[in-house]
Amino acid sequence: MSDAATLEGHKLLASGKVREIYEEGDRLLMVASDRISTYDVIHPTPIPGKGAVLTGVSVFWFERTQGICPNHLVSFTEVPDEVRGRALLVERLEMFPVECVVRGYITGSGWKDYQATGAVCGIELPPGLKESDRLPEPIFTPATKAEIGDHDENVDYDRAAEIVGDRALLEELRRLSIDLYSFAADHARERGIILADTKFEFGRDSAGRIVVGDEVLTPDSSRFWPADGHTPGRSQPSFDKQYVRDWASGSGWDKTPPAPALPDDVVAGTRRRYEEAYERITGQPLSKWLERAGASPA
Ligand code: Q0Q
Repeated sequence: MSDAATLEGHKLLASGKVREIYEEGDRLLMVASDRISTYDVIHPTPIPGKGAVLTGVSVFWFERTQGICPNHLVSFTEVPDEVRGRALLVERLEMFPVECVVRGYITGSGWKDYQATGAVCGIELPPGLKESDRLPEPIFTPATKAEIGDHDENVDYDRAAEIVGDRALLEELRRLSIDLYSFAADHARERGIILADTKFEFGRDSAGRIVVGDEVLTPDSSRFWPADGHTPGRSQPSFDKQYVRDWASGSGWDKTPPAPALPDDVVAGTRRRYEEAYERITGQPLSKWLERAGASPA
């Protein structure tokens, strides 16, 4: 099968920029493609192995955070051969309609909100912060789930409580999000990586438990920066996408659709960056993940 958003014999439930989710009996099959997007636009050229890196990173974190929060992972081997290594069989959850974002550093939309109001999602921050500064403590900054192609909208705590319909539930999502982020940020820091921020999605399983779903703590759902280059006062290079962003900026592309095809050397460099990201985060070569998943070596 090509990397198109169709999996023979499976009913598509939802399609994102770089992922698809299919019905699989009373479970779901979450498939990460090799597609890459920059500035929210998908390039026509895939990055071989990217889907496997993102899937392997999610499994790495799912396996180490069960004690903090149960997750929806059922299997990474009970998946069709053609997507092995980049597909997860997951429990079907009743997803909560809020993006649970945790920020340990001020950047992206948080930086924009801080510049405009001195706060992010209604959380007042100290004056005088520079872009990419570490925050005094991680903050929970919920957002609405945007339609495909739109940006999530940051909302304050009261609005998020209204959206999920239960303040005590939101408090539990906040606690779980910050505990998951803090665990991962500590692990990353020991490996010379800053986990600047990340986004979780939670739902309820058939037993009524709160379960973390979607992908977790991947380079697509988080900002990872090399710690040794951290320089507050400007945006930081993305661990995985900077190579493409730098080429795209130099190519004359105006960052609107359609995105340009990527030259072979940019594909090769980006593929290496994703493999490096996998190895820095997990401490294992990507080949170990592919072997575990029963996938053919990249
Ligand atoms: C579910 N999504 C996200 C998505 C497009 C992922 C539905 N365990 C679950 C999950 C998960 N994960 C979902 N629904 C019920 N149970 C997650 C937004 C969208 C591609 C991949 N959509």
